[in-house]
Amino acid sequence: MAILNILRYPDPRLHKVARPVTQFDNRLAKLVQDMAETMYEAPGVGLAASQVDVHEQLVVIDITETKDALQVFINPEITWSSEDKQVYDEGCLSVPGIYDGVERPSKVRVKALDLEGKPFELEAEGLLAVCIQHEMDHLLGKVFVEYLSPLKRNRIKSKMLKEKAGIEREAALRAAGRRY
Ligand code: GNR
Ligand code: NI
Repeated sequence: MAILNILRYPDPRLHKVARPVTQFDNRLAKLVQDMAETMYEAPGVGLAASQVDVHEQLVVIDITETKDALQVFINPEITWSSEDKQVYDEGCLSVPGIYDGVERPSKVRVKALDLEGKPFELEAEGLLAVCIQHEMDHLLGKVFVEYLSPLKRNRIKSKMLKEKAGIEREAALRAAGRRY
């Protein structure tokens, strides 16, 4: 088991389009384990492989408070979405500290494969519907801030870049400290 590094917006790698999974092997099982561990540790309710720099169509979700109901979606496809929409205050592990309203279909049907490569289909509403759509956007290289106004997005981008500079500065100071 391992905690994976989560890419932070505006990292260009977050905009790569994921390719379908074709091999249902031990490497895939291990990746799912590591993604689940990374999501729980963060903590978050979902994680797309794109966020850990693996550009394959793989998503893990657990929306329970008890964190004991992991859902794995491989090569997911939305087969139906409702006409009615809901606005949900979204956050993202790749954009820490930022929350804003995003409007999406309130219900979706999703078809996907499980870890064994077996197809399943389910209908989701509420937070699960939001999460599935948010994660599937990641697989297409899309981050939720792209639904916000250019003004808000640019403010978020600046804030993230400032934080990144701060993090890198602290890391450099820590490294220097170890040398003296
Ligand atoms: O942990 C997460 N919470 C969340 C809250 C509202 C809408 C979407 C999400 S997904 C997010 C984890 C994440 O970044 N997944 O890509
Ligand atoms: Ni996200």
